[in-house]
Amino acid sequence: MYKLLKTEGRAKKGEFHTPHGIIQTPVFMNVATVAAIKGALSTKDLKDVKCQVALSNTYHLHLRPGDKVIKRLGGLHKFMVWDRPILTDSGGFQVFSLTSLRKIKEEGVYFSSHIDGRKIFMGPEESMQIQSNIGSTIAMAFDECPPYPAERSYMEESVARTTRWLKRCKAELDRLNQLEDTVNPNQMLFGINQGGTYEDIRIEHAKVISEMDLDGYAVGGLAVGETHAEMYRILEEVVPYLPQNKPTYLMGVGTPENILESVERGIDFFDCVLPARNGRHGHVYTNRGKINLFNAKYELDERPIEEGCGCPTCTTYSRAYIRHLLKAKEMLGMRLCVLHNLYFFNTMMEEIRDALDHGNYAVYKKQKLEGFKQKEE
Ligand code: PRF
Ligand code: ZN
Repeated sequence: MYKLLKTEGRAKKGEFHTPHGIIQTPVFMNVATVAAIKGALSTKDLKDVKCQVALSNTYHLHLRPGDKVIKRLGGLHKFMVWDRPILTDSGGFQVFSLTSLRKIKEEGVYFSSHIDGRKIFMGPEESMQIQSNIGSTIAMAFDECPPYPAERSYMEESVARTTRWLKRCKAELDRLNQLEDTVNPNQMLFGINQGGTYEDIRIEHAKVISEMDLDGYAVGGLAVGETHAEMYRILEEVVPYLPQNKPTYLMGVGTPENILESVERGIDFFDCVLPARNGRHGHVYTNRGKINLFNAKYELDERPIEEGCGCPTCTTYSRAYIRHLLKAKEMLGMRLCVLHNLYFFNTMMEEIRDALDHGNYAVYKKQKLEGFKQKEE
């Protein structure tokens, strides 16, 4: 159940009630693809960096350790010891981005595993069965994320198939939720809008899926190579056709700038590997832009990554020390950077919600963006 608390233009502040607690939106989901945040973070760390929702992956967990193993161990929440919401991506996107020898058919996708080359089939029913075994809070529909650019004729066929797959996902999840031994009998389902950069295909698809009364709606197929301007244009065109009283999710996005722009266009949920990936490379976010801690100028810098940051890293260690750890290839270096970056993203979302609450999102966004451009020193 989504409660719309405040609006400013298209921007929404809301509360999403789930079987694993309330999610305050707009929210950034922290990526734990294989049920672990890369950079050696524990679920205790996740709480320390103010993470509300963890995001895991159907495809990866199906391959290893196997969704049946997770089910036997009581579901993913119990397995990874995380009692807050978990969203699982359906596997569709990963099948398209990671695997080779793919064949898309009406029934689903045939492909080879990126781990051992083993042949696998996944269709809407399989994806729902795996997500049901995992017992995530929110399951994503099994979709095709078409490549960019794609011919109009290909896009039409692909989106029509994604719609048929969505109907099968809903029917299958409804069935699974009623089984006696299901891990999470109240598992929720989000549909995914596709259509590339074709405005009319996107809008038509948004109208059709909006009528299916799902728990939430994602905009997929963006951030796949189109320009930021095109991505923002699509959001402006399509979000008005998605239910305002349901959460919206922009999949795989993005930078702090992308998030600020997309909130303005009506998005509630985000996820991105950037804060963890950049952190592992010593790239850390500050309100004056991103900095690279490998840079020689931080050798004797006794300041925290960001003055005033309340994260576990900044309240304890200096840039100089973290730089030393990174250069010595000590795992702690990566860990400290990832902790700071996730805290930075989650805190920005908190600021966004506060700004929306006080009706000054436009001002907040402008100031935040100006700060990012103002490099320090
Ligand atoms: N579909 C799914 N997962 C996704 C995407 C999509 O289109 C994207 C696109 N940015 C990221 N993750 N199922
Ligand atoms: Zn910090």
